[in-house]
Amino acid sequence: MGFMDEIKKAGREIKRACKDITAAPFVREMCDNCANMYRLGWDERNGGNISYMLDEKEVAEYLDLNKVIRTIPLMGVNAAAFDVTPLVGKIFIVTGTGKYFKNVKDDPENNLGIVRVAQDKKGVELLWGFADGGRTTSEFPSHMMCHMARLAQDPENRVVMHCHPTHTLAMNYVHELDEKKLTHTLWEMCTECIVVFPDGVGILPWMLCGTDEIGVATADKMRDFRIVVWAMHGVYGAGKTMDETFGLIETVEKAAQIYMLTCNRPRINTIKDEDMVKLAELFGVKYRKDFLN
Ligand code: 2HA
Ligand code: ZN
Repeated sequence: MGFMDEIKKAGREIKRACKDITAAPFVREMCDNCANMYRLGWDERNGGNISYMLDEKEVAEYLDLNKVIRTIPLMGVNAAAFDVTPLVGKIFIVTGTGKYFKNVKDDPENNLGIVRVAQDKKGVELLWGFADGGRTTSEFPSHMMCHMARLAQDPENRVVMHCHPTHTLAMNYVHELDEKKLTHTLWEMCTECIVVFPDGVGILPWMLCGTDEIGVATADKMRDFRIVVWAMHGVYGAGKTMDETFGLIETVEKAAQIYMLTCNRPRINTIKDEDMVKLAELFGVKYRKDFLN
């Protein structure tokens, strides 16, 4: 390396050292979202997990991308079940296994990690965080499969979010778990629903979480849906930004809340299918026509 290169490299390092990663917008977003989701009661104890694909250049403003703290194996992954090739070298900020959303905001360095998918595809390289020896969420394989499925549909997808929203979960026990019927009921509950999730809600039956099987099944649903219900467990949502993904889950949850508040009383009024068509047309969204009656 020439003298000028050395100087430039030292300059970059000094600049980086002056930047506090806990103040980085992507760390703040994770902290604020986890706090908000906890406050809403969607992430009790260690419930829920988020993964957010980051821009390498943006991360490089804060971290030396050549400094790998340690390598974390991908848990619960049967290599034959999925191929992470499209994600090799991609950097994610992700919640840790066993960590509580409640604690993320006050202690991001122990509860969050920034990881890069390793070239050998067997693990991830820790670039920051999980300071107490922690690891990525047990659902990270599911998240990676969902990222790949969503990226194939929308190259701008960045976020995958899992949580246990209360009313959506409650609804799982009293409403038929049929994609058309559940989506239709939710669309009827708030005027904006068909505009926010025109692709509807996908549903998986109760399955064991943290496994390849549920990851593969979720990713499979994510080809058609940005939100997937894990029956009697929670939801998986995906989107371009943290706000968009949160807003999607929030809207489904709001509709489920209205449903739970009204389902044991006679229904006198409703949003009609013809009204939903008007909404979808006004906002120019491509909706599941086969989900209307
Ligand atoms: O990470 O919510 O589904 C805790 C969970 C697992
Ligand atoms: Zn869960």
